[in-house]
Amino acid sequence: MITSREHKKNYFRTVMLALVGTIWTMDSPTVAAESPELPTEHAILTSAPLVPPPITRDYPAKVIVTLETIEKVGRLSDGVDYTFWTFGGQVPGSFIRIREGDHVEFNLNNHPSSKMPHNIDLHAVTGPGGGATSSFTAPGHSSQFSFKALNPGLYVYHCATAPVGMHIANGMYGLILVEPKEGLPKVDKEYYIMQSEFYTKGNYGEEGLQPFDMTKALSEIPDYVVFNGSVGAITGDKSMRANVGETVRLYVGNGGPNLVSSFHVIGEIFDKVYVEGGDMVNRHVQSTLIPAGGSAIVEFLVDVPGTFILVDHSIFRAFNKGALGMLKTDGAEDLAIYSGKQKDSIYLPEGGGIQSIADSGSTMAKAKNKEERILFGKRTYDQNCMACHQPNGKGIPGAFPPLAGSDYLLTKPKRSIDVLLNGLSGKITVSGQTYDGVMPAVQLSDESIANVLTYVLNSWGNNGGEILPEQVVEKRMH
Ligand code: HEC
Ligand SMILES: [Cu+2]
Repeated sequence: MITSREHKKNYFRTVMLALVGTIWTMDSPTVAAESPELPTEHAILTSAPLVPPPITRDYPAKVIVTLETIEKVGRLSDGVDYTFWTFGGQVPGSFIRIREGDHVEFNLNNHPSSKMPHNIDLHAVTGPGGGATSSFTAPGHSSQFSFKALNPGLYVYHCATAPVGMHIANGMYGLILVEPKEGLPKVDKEYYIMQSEFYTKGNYGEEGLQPFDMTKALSEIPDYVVFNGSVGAITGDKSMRANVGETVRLYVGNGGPNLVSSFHVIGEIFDKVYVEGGDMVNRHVQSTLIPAGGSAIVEFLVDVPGTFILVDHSIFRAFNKGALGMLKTDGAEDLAIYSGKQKDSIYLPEGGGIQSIADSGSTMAKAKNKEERILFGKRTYDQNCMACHQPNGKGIPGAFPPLAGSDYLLTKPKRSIDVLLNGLSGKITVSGQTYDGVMPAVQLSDESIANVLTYVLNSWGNNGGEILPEQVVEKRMH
């Protein structure tokens, strides 16, 4: 607890520091006079997942960056709010794009409503604290400092005001790209993604305004691991988009505060990775490590249409803590690159006891009646659905919706055929609870889909019914 006297002393020190900062700037006109001939421009700042346009000039400029720190309540997940401390009003902070050799005049404004002083340490700065000491700013104040961008690369910036871990844990980080003098190769789409963790008093999904939990932060066990500041920030309607034939470049940062990301895009191979955001390029990479306070630039050509899922491949973080994003691609199928499911037949190992009773055809056994359909359906369920929806069909609160007593399922049983054929993502309400997860499309035959859904409709007290393979075929045709 801070006593009111200590509080006053702290505040006095803060004000003094700010004043000293102001006087120092006034007394030091040399700082501003260092780049008198450079043309001046104002940096374009963007919110994730957007990136400012590439720099087209081939000469250095004086670039003025103005960033505001503001503390505000926002959505961390459905029904879960958090008091974020931000650069520019959102998490991650605004994307800054400059050119190697530019002279940057940095203005940090701390909103009068802030409760805390803030500053900024840009990893792109060569100088003590990366700008932190020169940018320490009390609520309702503004600081200025300048730096020359000596090294090209993709750099993290973050608040470095004590307690540093807490300022970062509350959302104070972003990316600054210093383009090399010769520019970056042209691509069709560029996006900004930043991973980070949140440590809350309540566990994952517990509703309400959740305060920061220092004990969890110290033991490095986050409740949330997310891309772009909240669960589902880049899924469903907010997915990133690209077309077949286009090249995509992702600027990926990791704000931490603690975890290292094993960044992966399901179903894509990175043609190029600018390792750690520098200029060393690795090719044909499946997953790239991004340290806390580090970055990577990844590039790939979109070859086929579909939904590509971005994850931290430390996979419980993706499916249970929120580290999941989507890139949706449109265009023509290329069956030579990816065929989709071509065949589903019975596999009988050599010498197996059941071999003698198998029928000679390679098609799977067809259920002769509803009883058999339910029996076969249970096997399909155990192998394909149980892991998420649970043996008792009750799902897992906040992650996987129930199939037992699900109004979503039972009011329109045929809709679930689409769910299995195409997968499902985005917000849905099942028996009064909201879910915003990803159900992947299952690769099952028409027969198996009919069986498993019939099993589900006739289990755990559900009210019965039957789905026929013909109905699946009909849906598949659409
Ligand atoms: C990887 C985990 C996972 C697997 C495996 C999975 N599901 Fe799902 N399923 C989900 C998630 C997550 C949702 C909710 C999607 C959303 O919120 O957009 C869902 C939604 C559903 C829904 C609609 C919502 C409801 O509760 O009625 C049905 C029906 C369903 N799944 C059936 C199945 C069946 C049948 C299988 C097996 C063939 C299966 N799922 C396999 C994760 C999974
Ligand atoms: Cu701060």
